[in-house]
Amino acid sequence: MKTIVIIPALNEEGAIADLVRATLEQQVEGVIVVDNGSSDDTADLAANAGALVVSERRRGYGFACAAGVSAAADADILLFLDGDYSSLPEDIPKLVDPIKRGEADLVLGSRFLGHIEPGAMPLHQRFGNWLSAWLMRRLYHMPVTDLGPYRAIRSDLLRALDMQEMTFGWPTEMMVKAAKRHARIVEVPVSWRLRRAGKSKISGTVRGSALAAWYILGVTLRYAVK
Ligand SMILES: Nc1nc2c(ncn2[C@@H]2O[C@H](COP(=O)(O)OP(=O)(O)OP(=O)(O)O)[C@@H](O)[C@H]2O)c(=O)[nH]1
Ligand SMILES: [Mg+2]
Repeated sequence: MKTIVIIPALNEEGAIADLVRATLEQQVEGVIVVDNGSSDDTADLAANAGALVVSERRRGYGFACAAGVSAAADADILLFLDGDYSSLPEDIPKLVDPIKRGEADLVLGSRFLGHIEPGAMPLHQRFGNWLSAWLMRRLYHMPVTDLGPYRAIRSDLLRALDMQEMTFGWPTEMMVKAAKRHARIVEVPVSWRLRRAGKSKISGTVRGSALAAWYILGVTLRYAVK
């Protein structure tokens, strides 16, 4: 099965080249970096490191992920990875193997089941992730402990989900819609560490954290009653 890695990136010039190179050392057929209007050298550094660079000017994590999905038309498995090198490409086999073995349709990396570098997940983010995962277990009977960005999904499933959330709600929408379709969802332990360089846009900022919480909880509750 053909695996394509999609990396949404906004001003990640300090980490992106090493991340792309390390990702290409894994058993993947390609790496797409979606440059979401960076004002730094993210795009050039990613291309020089061997990634296919796609540009998406509409700001938003979901817009960037969706642009990557469109560019990966012939993939069987789509794997999402943050551009700041917080997740380790060495964990890729754990995420894709259950799909390759035909045992899962969506594989979620859980940082709580794996290893979190000291200081890499602030307390409010720990609580938010715990609460969201609890809600997902209660409302969707989904076996999850975390809402991390590191995940792999069968591309035919993702394309069938008709994704609408184009900002912070994208990862949550993927999970709840997959659950409603009775997709096979599996969690595997992954490592999580501090971003290697650059600035936080989400959990390290008040605005980003508030927006992420609003969208995650909103999408979780909305699809539960739909
Ligand atoms: N495309 C796109 N990507 C974004 C946007 N905001 C953040 N990102 C990327 O999404 C990923 C997650 O953002 P981060 O800023 O690392 O958020 P975080 O992991 O909660 O915060 P840190 O703990 O500081 O790393 C990174 O790869 C960012 O470059 C955005 O508006 N558009
Ligand atoms: Mg990060």
